[in-house]
Amino acid sequence: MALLEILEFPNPKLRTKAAQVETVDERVQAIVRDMLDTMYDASGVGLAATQVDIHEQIIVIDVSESRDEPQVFINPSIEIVDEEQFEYDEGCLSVPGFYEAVTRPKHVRVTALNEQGESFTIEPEGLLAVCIQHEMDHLQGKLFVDYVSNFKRNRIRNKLLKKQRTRA
Ligand code: QAP
Ligand code: CO
Repeated sequence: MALLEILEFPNPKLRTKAAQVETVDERVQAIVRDMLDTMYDASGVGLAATQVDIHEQIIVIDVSESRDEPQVFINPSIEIVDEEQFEYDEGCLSVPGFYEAVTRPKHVRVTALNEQGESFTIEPEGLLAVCIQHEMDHLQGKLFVDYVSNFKRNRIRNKLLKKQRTRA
């Protein structure tokens, strides 16, 4: 088992746009395994490769209570199914200790490759829909704090910078 280091806001590497995965081979499967280990170790519900400084379109998610239902999304694409919105208090392993309400489309349709390179489509609602949208934002260099006010984002940034200084 290999744990990867999780980048923290405001690290500029979190702004990198991820490239498409060309082939789902053993190299990509090893990244998926390490990302799942890292997500479970950190008690996260989702992790995007961007957060572990790997700039490829790979996401792992587990929204189950029992922590034994991993879902893998490689090269995901998303469509909004209807205009209904949903508000959720989001957090992020890259923004530890902070939660803010974010509003996003409630119903989405997601097509991706699984860890075997097979295409699948799901229509999640609720927490899974929130989580996929949050993780897909990471692959574009976007963070949930980008949806909150400048005042709140700067306060989070300054508190995390202070914490990062005392740790380094
Ligand atoms: C994204 O976030 C997400 O602050 C995944 O101290 C979050 O796994 C999607 C975590 C909310 C939907 C709803 C955050 C762990 C985990 C923290 C996470 C922390 C420890 C966040
Ligand atoms: Co996140």
